[in-house]
This record gives sequence, C-alpha cells and structure tokens, in this order.
Amino acid sequence: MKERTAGNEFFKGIGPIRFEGIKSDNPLAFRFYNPTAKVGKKTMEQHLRFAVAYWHSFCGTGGDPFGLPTKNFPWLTSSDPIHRAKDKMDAAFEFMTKIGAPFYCFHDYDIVDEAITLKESEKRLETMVAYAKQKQKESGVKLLWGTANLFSNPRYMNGAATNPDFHVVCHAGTQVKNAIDATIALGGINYVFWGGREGYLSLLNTDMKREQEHMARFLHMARDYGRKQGFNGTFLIEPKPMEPSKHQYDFDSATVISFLREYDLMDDFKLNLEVNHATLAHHTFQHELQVAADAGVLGSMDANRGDYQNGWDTDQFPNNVYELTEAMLVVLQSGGFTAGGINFDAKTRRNSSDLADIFYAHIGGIDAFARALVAAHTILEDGEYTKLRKQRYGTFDSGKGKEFERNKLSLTDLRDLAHTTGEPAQISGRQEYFENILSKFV
Ligand code: XUL
Ligand code: CO
Repeated sequence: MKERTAGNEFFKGIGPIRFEGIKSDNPLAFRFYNPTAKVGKKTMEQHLRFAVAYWHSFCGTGGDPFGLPTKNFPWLTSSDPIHRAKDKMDAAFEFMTKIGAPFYCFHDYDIVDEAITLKESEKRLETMVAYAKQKQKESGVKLLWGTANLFSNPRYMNGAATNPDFHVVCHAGTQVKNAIDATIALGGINYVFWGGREGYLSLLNTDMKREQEHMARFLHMARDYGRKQGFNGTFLIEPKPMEPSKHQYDFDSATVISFLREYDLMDDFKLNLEVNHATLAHHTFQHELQVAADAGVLGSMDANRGDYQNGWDTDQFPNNVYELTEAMLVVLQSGGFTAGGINFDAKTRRNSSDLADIFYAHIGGIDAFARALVAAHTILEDGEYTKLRKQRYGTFDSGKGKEFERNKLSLTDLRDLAHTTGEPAQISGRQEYFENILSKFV
C-alpha cells in the first residue's frame, strides 16, 4: 500500500484569514470580525465561540436525491479508509487553523468511515481519536461537541434509541458509548443528541408512548455513563420537527423541555438550537432561543439559514444581519454562551465546487454574526429598547399589579378592580417603533 504523505497542504494559495476592516476589498479577509476586539467585557472570539462542522465542510460532497457528488475533495481520494480519514483530518485542521475557528464539532463516522464490523469500526475510531488529539494539540483548536451519527446507517431506518427492535437500540447504545468516550478523550465541552430518526413515519405501526419511554431510558443511561467516566460537560438535545422522520419526537424547544422535565433530565441536559430547524417548526429562531433561555437551558447554537421559498433544511450559511441581531439580543440578555458556541451547521451550495468557497462561506457567516453581536450589544447599551419593553409591563411594578404577581389577589379581586377602574385606555404595542430601534443599530 502507498504510504500516506502527512502534512499535505490542501487549501493552497490561501493563508490565514485576518481582520482587515470595513474598507478592505480582499474577499479572503474579515471586514467585521476582529477576534481580539472587545464588545462589552468580552472579546468577539469569547462571545461568539465559532465552531466548524466537520460533516458539511469535509465530508459532504454535494450529492442529492437527483444527482451525483459535485465536489472533488482532494482529501477523499485514497482507497484506504485510515489514509483517507487522516487526509481529511489534515484538511479539516488546516482549514480551521486558517479561518481561525477556536472550535469544531463532529459525528463519530465523520472522522472515519464506518466499517463492515463493529469491531473494525471501533478500531478505526480509536486510531482517529488519537490522531485528532495530536492535531488539536498542534493547532489549539478545541472540540465544542461530539455526537454519534444514528441516522445514516440503514439499521436505523425505524429509529435508533426509539427503534421497535431492541437489537438496534443496543447498536445505538454502542455508538453513543464510543462517541462519549471520544468526546471525553478529546476534551469535548458538550455532547449532542440529534434524533433525526427518533420519530415516526406512520402512527399506525408506532407505539409512541413506549418509544418515548425508551428514549428517556436511553438518555439516562448515556448521562450516567458519561458522568461515571468523568464527563463534566453539558449534554445537549437538538430539536427539529421533521426531516428525515415525518414527525420527530424532539419537535421544538417547548416539546423538548417538557420531555426533559417529565423524565427528570433538566439537570444535565440543555438545548442546541438550530436556525433552520426553528423555521421548519414554524417558529422564529429567536422564539426557540427565548423559550430555552426562559427555562434556563439555552446551551448552544447551530447557525445556518433556510430558504423562504421552500420547506426543507437547506443549511445555508447565515447572512441576514437583522435576524441574527434579534437572535443575539436573546443570547446576550440571557448572559451569553458559557459552554456553548456557534456551530456552522451549514454547507456551501452544490454548485459551489471550489475549495475557496468553503472559506467565502465561513467568512460571510462569521462577519454577519460579528455585525449582529455589535448591533445587539449597542442596542442593549443604548437602553431604549429594554426601557420601553419594561415600561409595557409597568402596571405590574407597583400597586395592585404587583400584588397580583406576588400571589396576593384572587379572581374576585380582579373583578372588583375591573368594576372600579372601568374600561382600560388603549395602549399601543408600538411594534414598528421597536423594529426601527433595531434598524437604527443594524
Ligand atoms: C441535522 C443536523 C445535524 C445535527 C447533528 O439537521 O442539524 O447535523 O446538528 O447531528
Ligand atoms: Co444541527
């Protein structure tokens, strides 16, 4: 077998991406993201905690249900699975270092292809985890989260943890155990569960209650195992309403939170919220973030955008600064990211077939978030937005309104008060005024 050449440069002609400021017309530079610039008490890098998604940028080659792959990645050419995996990892770390991302995220079988036997798959994973450890050490790039791919292999066609066949659940458990081990070995800060196949296609053949109980049992086992192995990080659930399942159990923030509460998992689990998944659930992204923040479980973010003209997960890189500002307002007001970050769960389009396109995509997304961060911070500093929103609830800050909040009134008290005060004066919600505050700073 041909020896692998280590240290290949895959993105030739592209150096480290630097901040050059708004006047720069260099397409391979940041115009807004200056990692060391302070926004309030933290630097941009500390606020945003960007992560590169291994699967989209180094594994996905552009195949779709209607056509073959379009991306001829030079790191995928070797016929030997370990050589190929190491080349891919060299490319990934070269990219992450050049773009200046502090973090990355992966699924188990992103870093190496699954083998025919479980034993061989585990051996491959072990080899690649050791290689990743070395690469992380050399580059300083850290693991934001690890996860297991419990949706691609045909064995999961009826679900993973919620599969009606216990034997499949055992396979899912094995993968999760190994992925947790890998995450711990690599110092991962979070561990994610996205249950793409945890749901159903038809209720006619599905015992939903039993499947959800199995899912809870499975998550308890994973939590117990991780904690026993010394994992102190956060377990994250990533909601999505559908695709590939017709109905996914982790539908949206509210559904997942009530599941976590019902099965006593709130102490260990938080949410990883993805923009396009919110869109598919007919929510705004900021709604999903706020629901999680209000329950104290806003963990991390998968950043992308959908498409206004269709109804599936297009995973496009973010570029809508106005919408991102609304999202960053929620994040900042909830105290910002601690363990979590912003993972670019986004892919370049199928016809973006140059290697440089991966750089343009990330530069665009990172700059858009930097602008949104600054805008949201400025809006909060300016204070008019928060003041006006607080004022809307002013009648609860004193007198009878305050007594209501403090549980001092009964329903008959409300009746008596309504009779004394008469018809309330109309008060405008001033939505357009609020929108204009945002426009002023975006
Ligand atoms: C799928 C999706 C996944 C998860 C990780 O829509 O978002 O990539 O982020 O499994
Ligand atoms: Co995602």
